[in-house]
Amino acid sequence: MSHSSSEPSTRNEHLAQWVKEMAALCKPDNVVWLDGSEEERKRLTEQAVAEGILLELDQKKLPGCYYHRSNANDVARVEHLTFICTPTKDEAGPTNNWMDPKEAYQKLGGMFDGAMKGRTMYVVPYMMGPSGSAMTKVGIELTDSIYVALNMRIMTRMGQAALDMLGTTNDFNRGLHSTLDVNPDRRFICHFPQDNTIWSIGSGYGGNVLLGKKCLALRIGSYLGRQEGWLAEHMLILGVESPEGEMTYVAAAFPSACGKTNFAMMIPPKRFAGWKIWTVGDDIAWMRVGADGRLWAINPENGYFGVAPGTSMKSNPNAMQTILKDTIFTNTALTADKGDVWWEGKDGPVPAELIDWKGQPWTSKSTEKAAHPNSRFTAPARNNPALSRYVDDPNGVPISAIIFGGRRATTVPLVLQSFNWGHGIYMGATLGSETTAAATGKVGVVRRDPMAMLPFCGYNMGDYFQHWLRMQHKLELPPKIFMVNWFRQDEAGKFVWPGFGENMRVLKWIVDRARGRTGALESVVGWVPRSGDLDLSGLDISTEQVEKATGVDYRQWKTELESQKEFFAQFGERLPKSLNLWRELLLARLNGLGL
Ligand code: TSX
Ligand code: MN
Repeated sequence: MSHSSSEPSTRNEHLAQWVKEMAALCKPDNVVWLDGSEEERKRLTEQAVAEGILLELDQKKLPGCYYHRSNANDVARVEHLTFICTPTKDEAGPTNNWMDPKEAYQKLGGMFDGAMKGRTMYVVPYMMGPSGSAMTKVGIELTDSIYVALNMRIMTRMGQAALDMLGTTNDFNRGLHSTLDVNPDRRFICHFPQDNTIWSIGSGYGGNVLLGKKCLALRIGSYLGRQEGWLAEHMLILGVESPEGEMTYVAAAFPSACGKTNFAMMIPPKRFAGWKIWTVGDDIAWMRVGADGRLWAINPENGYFGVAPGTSMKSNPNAMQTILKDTIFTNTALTADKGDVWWEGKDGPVPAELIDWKGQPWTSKSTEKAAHPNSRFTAPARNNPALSRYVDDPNGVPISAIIFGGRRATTVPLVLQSFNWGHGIYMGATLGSETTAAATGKVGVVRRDPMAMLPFCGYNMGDYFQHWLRMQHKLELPPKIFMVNWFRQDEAGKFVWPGFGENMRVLKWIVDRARGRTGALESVVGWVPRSGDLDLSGLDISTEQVEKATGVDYRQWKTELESQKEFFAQFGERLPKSLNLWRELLLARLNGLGL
């Protein structure tokens, strides 16, 4: 094995030994340790461009921006090929795929054997979390993909600083990734929570291969969080600043296609002049109980891996600003001059001619989409004009409210506050989105996605609910818990709430409730704003429409509560009893109304 640019830049024997073993297995032509320097970024980028992995975009218009196309069979996370490899199937639970760890190591080990022949193995040291934070975890990803190395550089705090933080300890996540031949039949994403290890093979795409994100920060993180008494959650974190300078932090979980990144970067409407939303994170929150008895959150990431289609000056001006430099675009469309990118829902007229995400010529008459619906931007957090000044604070930010949001055409009102912590956990556990026709052909079927963690919980979800419930006893000042729904529709299928920046009106009520200074009405299923509690001034919306957005329809809720039973049943004895008792209590209260 020849070493090219660098010998192990570590005196950590655990790390040196593991890299040696993995290199002996994968047999790369050389092993390159990355330090995270600017010189290194230039060198890797030039090499990626020379090899056709990246295409340089117009550097005057989009400095530091590049374009990448993944294999057409490799454009999204693969849940059916994602496994939790715990000693017993019961530990993984009914909502995860499980593989015996021994079998998984053997099966994937066979595929990794010689997988990097003729290739380079990059050693990518990274931190999830700010340097020097007690919450931060160190990971090392070994990968044969230069695209992965460059994306990890944006998404995490990568390089020498991570090795410095690791020191000589053995406390690091061991991530191994090979693109292999991008064959879906030889594609597996395996997590070994007990070994703090992730093996990913056969994919070159996003969530499957940027191992710090979904694999470490959520699946392994949730497992460690339960062991160590903290929470790893699929949540954005934002700060709401009032004109008086009062700052309130909120964490929010939404299933996919609810506009989580848009909410994390929201700009308040004119009526809220002087109010400001600061982004701490757009996807993941790690939360622990502070010495003051409050819940404190950090964003373990350092960038945004956002869905491009639908991102525009209307839906997210801060994101549009963020992706103007030092950004990698994956599977969007390319303009005809190959200097810029395009996607469905971008501002301005649809270009007459483009090159689509597969590299084929596209015209505005084409029936196919130009950008893949799951096409992405990878952009540094530092580009965000609304970036919170506390993103690098080792203590994180104190959370006053937790929001669970779904995409529901009916039933769930614009906003609902839980009666207490346990009821809030029940709200999170029953979170769901209604399927759209495009996804399944069936409209109006609720797909449950508890805490938006269904694909990301690294252990039995029954135990996960229990862990959430237990957190209450460590929290002297627990955040208040809310449910929101921006997506309610009228009989004609029209959205009744304007959403986007106008969600500030809901957020203000949430902040005031969390601080105990505004009123609410007790409905059977939770606290709701009284008419007049939501500040709707300057909003062109009829009283009738507001009622449609905020109303609680008890008949719909009866159906809802009955439908939750089946979902809960799959967890058997592992489901905390109190969750099903909440369901029964609310149903009994509804039945008591004599409807
Ligand atoms: O992101 C969204 N948010 C949150 C923003 C902070 N979206 C986009 C979701 C797809 C990822 C929304 N879409 C939101 C929303 O609050 N609401 C809606 C539904 C909606 C769409 C269009 C209009 C109103 C509501 N009206 C007009 O376009 C005129
Ligand atoms: Mn996510």
